[in-house]
Amino acid sequence: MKTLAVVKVVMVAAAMVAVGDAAARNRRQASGCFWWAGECKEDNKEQEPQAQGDAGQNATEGISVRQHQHQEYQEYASCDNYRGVCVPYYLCRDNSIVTDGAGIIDIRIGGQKDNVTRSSSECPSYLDVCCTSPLPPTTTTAPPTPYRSNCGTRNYQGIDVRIQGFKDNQGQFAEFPWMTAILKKELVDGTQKNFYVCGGSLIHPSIVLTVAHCVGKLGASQLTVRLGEWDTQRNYEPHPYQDRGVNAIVIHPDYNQGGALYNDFALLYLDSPAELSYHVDTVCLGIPFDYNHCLVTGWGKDKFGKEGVYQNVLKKVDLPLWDYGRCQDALRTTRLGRYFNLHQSFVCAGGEAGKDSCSGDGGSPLVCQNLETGKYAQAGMVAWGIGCGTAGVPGVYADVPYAYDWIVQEADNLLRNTPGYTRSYWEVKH
Ligand code: 4AZ
Repeated sequence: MKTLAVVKVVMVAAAMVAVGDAAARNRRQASGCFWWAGECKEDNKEQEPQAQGDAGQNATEGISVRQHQHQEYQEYASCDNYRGVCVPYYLCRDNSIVTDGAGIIDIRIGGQKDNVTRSSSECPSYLDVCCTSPLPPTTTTAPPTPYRSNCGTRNYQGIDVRIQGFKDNQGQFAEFPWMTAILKKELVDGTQKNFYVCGGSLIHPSIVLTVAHCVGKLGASQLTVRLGEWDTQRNYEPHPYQDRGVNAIVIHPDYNQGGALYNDFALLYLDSPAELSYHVDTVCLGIPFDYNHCLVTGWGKDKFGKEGVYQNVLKKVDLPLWDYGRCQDALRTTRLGRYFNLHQSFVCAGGEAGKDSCSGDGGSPLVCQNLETGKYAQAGMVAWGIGCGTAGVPGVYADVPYAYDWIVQEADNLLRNTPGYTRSYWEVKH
């Protein structure tokens, strides 16, 4: 992609993006999908009642015991790297298991047992030997293990499918499991449709982080949060997305609605927790990260303005973080003018020609890697910019570490009555 775009459009930058553009997007979204493994010797012979002890005196139990009397065949341990099995020494002749019973009676009565090596075998019983199995080698199949959440885990190769021939920085399916689409429900000709409004990130199974400018004027009941989404226009993904309603929107108390967008932070409390899986999981918060290993993901426009088009497949752009002073200086060279003061709640990233977020990417996560663990932590959220993809002009992001204490405090308030939840969820650097 040349650029990623940002959707702050809907709320804030309405002036920057023509209304017709938004209407065209709505028409496009409305007309389409929305965007987006022996034998069991059953011995049915009746046993003598005396042989059954007490069971024989109890009619009901007796019947039960008799009917289920059978011998299980013996399980043999595997050995020689699954090529052999541990069998009683008399069952192994010339390193092959005796399968036709020949000679076994003789051996039992003290016959030949000479060509059997009862060596210090790797078998659990000293009476057993490792013998080549008559069956093809097998390995034990481990039972499927339940998914364990692991924040900030990027699936570089995607999961279950790898789409080849992608251009323009398209991400693989499930590459960024925390990436969330925030949708607004609207009635179109009597039918409810979902319209994309912003990006977001899953920070807890029940909480999505996004920008206030995107959801500040909407009611919780108007929103749908879509997790595990990838190609917004088609449904061929190997694992389905998960839609959730929103029970509460929490906006940062110092959010500046006046246009400057300070403290552009909002939390969405989901009506039921996400089912965590390889394609739906959280991003890490509160861990250190490297300023030169960052990327932003989103479904926003590829160019600023009317010619720009929204993306079907989630895109990714790698970009560096800028330090505060250098960013303010760069922004002062733009139409913002020489007296522009960059608020401390922002962080800048990008500034390389053609590599940027853009309209439609609002709220989308800027993440940076912890080089020791490889995990990704959230560094920012797409907030605003002066155009898109201009060399020397970075994009401006809501600074997530800046708001960490507020995020944890509010998330804790929302989750307080959740069974199994403790505040240590946020303290543990998981
Ligand atoms: C926007 O209009 C927007 N290049 C978002 C980010 C950037 C520019 C514009 C950064 O929502």
